[in-house]
Amino acid sequence: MGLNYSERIPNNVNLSGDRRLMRALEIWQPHFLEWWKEMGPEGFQAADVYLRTATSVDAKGWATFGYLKMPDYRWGIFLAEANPDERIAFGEHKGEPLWREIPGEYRGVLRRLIVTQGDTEPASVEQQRHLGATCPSLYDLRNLFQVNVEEGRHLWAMVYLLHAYFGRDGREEAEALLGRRSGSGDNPRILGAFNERTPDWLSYFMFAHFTDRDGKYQLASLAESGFDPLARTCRFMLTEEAHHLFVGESGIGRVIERTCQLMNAHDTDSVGLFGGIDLAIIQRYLNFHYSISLDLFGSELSTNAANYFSAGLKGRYREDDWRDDHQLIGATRTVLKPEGSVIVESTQPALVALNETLRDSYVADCERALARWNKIIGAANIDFALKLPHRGFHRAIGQFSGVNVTPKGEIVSAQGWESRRDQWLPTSADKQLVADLMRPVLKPGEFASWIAPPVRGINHQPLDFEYVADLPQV
Ligand code: BYC
Ligand code: FE
Ligand code: FE
Repeated sequence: MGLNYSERIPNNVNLSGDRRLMRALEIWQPHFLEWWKEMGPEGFQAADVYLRTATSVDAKGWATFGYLKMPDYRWGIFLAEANPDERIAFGEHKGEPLWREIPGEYRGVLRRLIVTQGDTEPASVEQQRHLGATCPSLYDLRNLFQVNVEEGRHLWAMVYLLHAYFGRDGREEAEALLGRRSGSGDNPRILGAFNERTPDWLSYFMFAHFTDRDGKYQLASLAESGFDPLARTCRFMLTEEAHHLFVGESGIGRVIERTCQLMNAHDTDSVGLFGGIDLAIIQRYLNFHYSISLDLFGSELSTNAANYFSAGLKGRYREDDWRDDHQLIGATRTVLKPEGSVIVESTQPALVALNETLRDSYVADCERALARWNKIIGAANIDFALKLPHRGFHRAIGQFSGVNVTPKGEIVSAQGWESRRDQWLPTSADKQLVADLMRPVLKPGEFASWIAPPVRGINHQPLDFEYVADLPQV
């Protein structure tokens, strides 16, 4: 299905058929643009960026590529096609028709889910706004900006739902989404990871890998929702998300590849002197970003999660693939929990443990990507393997928060943990070393010393293509 770009707000939801809604969104639109100019990519608003724009909502062939200045990006409202036969797939309403309107009893919780999802999108743009100044190549710069404009569109996706279905309080929430600021003391973003700094490109690739991947799993479970407009908007967001995950995984893969080349060339583990990032530092960054992203799944035991599922608002990852009643009546599962100085398995109702079930899907996905990175190290004949730390390590949400768990999964004293913090999490020296490597590389086809070039360019373009043109004079 083609998308309508003749309107001020591109859409495939027949916006022009709803004057009230259109007017409300036209009031929000300039506020969004003000936010984008204030908090979007710093220094590059006037550059020409080789961006893709959605032109249909089919999974295949939905994109066109061309040069755009980011403020001219056509942020729009695109929902995946409706499936007329589809019914609610899980929970108490299983088998009933999908909701086209919000069931009154679920209004509050649904708004909260949509606001929480929506809040992460502008947060990530804010976290990444300084990165243009230190990009390792034009290719990477373009990918960063592609991700940024799409996160902006994801905000539009949630704001559409708020405006279209929640009346006045929806409009207020939409304004508030532009008011919070990542890392702010008095008006921060909602979830923990979205208030952390993303000071360098190693952090950025880790974020795109581990934190955007939480996005993939959360969106996939909202894409199961009985509230059809939410499900369909999340389905289309997932097609954009795939590129964000590619940027993260391949970015880290290229850093690893470069590190291995330098280790072999100079016969050393310490490649900092040669312009690379040690595997040990990469491991510590990984430990940090993985653990704060695990927190994004919420507590292991959550009545919120049980209620979302029973109400038919938020499903499991690929709900159809689960061979059970899709209601979890009487079902149980084991959940790890700290008990004194050990971690034990406890049996819990599956319904209240749904955050952990989604986390399981995420962890398995992270393991697969990790194996691909370790293959790069193996191919360089280097005897080292990156590892995912234990799920209890460095957690701030859930049963492990405040418990001193090592990456191997042992519970130790606070003192014992603190004394080894520098082995496990990025140290100030690590951050300084990485910061010192962050110098902009803006010549087409050139790459910074600490990262290997990608295998291929974007949209069949060569690696020395001018992915970003008309750069600011520095
Ligand atoms: N930080 O009952 P619990 C993305 C709060 S990423 C701070 O376990 P629940 C993206 C929680 O709100 C995907 N607070 O929580 C990625 C609750 O607060 P109250 C974003 C947290 O509801 C990269 C309390 O702790 N989408 O799209 O079961 C770039 C008790 O927790 C955190 C969604 O998250 C935290 N990490 O689960 C761009 C989907 N975790 O009630 C974009 C929508 C929990 O005490 N959200 N709390 O005030 C949800 O489904 C759920 O809200 C959560 C939490 C899974 C996040
Ligand atoms: Fe997003
Ligand atoms: Fe994303």
